[in-house]
Amino acid sequence: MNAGEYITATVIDNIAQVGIDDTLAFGNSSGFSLNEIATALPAAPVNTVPDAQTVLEDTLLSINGISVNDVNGNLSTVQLSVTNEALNVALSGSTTITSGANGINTLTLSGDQTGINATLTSLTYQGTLNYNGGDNLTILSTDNISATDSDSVTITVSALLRA
Ligand SMILES: [Ca+2]
Ligand SMILES: [Ca+2]
Repeated sequence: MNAGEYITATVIDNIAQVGIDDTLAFGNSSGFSLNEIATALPAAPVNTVPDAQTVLEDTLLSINGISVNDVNGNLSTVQLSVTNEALNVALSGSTTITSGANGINTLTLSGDQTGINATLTSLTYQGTLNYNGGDNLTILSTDNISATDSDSVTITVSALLRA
């Protein structure tokens, strides 16, 4: 840029609006780029979760309707947790489990939004053998600047009547 030229950057409704009189690049001396401004916007992920779930004791529950949207596309991880085991997912796309595991009460998915959402469609819950009562699924989504959204889904495990 030449002397006397300027750049202004403001954030309105989570959309970067850049006013500029020369070129879409900051001077090297400023040390940051428009892309870095866009990804630094405080736009947290937003979870969509289903209503409360009910399942019969010792029965597998498919949990449908969980997804995550991050308007600036930098979703990083989704942590799923319940009190009683067990959660299971089928990994999709580039998604991996980076903490916890299938078959226990918590797992953390890492990957891009498309892969994580595809993986979430496969989520199942199997309560501990002979357990009935309440449980709670928590969904904690985090993007790559640590903006988060946390939601929970109540799960009621109803008692199996035994002869
Ligand atoms: Ca974000
Ligand atoms: Ca939320």
